[in-house]
Amino acid sequence: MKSNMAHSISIQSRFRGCLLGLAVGDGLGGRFEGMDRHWIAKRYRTPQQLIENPPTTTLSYTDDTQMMIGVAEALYEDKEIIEKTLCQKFVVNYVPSRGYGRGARRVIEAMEDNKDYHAVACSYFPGGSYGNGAAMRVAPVGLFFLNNLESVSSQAYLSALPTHTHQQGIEGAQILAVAIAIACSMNEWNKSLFYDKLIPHCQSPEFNKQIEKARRITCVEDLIMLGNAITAIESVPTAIASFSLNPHSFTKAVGHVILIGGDTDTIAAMTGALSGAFLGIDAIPQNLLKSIENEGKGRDYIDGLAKNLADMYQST
Ligand code: RVK
Ligand code: MG
Ligand code: MG
Repeated sequence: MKSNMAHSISIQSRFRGCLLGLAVGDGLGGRFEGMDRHWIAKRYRTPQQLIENPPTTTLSYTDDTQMMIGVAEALYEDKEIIEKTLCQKFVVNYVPSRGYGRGARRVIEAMEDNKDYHAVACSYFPGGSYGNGAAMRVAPVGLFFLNNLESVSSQAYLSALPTHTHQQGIEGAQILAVAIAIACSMNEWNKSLFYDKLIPHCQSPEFNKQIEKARRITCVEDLIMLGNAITAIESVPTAIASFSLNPHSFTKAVGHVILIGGDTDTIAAMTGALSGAFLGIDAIPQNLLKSIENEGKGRDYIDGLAKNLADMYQST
């Protein structure tokens, strides 16, 4: 698709593209989690090489997709974020071997044991978690409330709170959800408009600075300057920047963030969600879509959730 070419992608295609794009990014990025970018670059010179020759035939997803499924299920049940439902979904879906953050594990296990999980969320890390776990799972909120960016932000806040009480952990989720809502509602790419709408939703000077930096980046070589870490502040702006540098290519947007190493599953999941929300399901390479694990709550289940959320969104 050429730059600025108008496109009319259905809401259903965008919702499916967003949630399955997240799963693809997570599954593919998960194979490189924690690796050094120089090591990855020796094996894959371009995003195309990586996407066309993934290192595995099945893309198994990690905690990112598993928790996103919980958010989508909770929204589908209540049409808004209700903490009790959300926590139930996190607990029912919880498989620790999917690679959860150590704070997140403690909090979910407290939920499971009917303990005071709020106390754990506030105290396991002093000041709460500033990890990217609330952002990695927030995509359904950005989709479902896309007509009202204030609601996106307030619902994203509620979706973060059970596990993330640090301002940056919460704000990362709010900014990513708003970015997804904007991407999902754009018919043609307009970088100025995207950032003009997004930046007012930054609350802290730290996030404001990083999102302004994301706006100014003009080449993929500079993505690493925004970070590739497990913290919200060093990952959410990177995903947004890669999407806005490569708005017309899922392969390039997602591939480039994997090539910079670090928290590859999560940064690729967030980028895949943004790219899928803008470009729709048909932009995701077929070989990757087909490779997503499909047992239980796998590809078809996620696709069904996306379709149900789209139907519910359109009927309300
Ligand atoms: C493993 C110090 C803090 C902190 C604070 C650091 C999965 C810790 C997913 C912690 C994502 C990590 C990621 C993650 C999502 C956070 N002081 N260090 N106040 N707050 N950290 O445990 O759901 O990969 O090193 O709350 O946000 O793929 O272990 O979990 O990459 O960030 O984990 O924070 O993690 P957690 P999360
Ligand atoms: Mg993960
Ligand atoms: Mg991760």
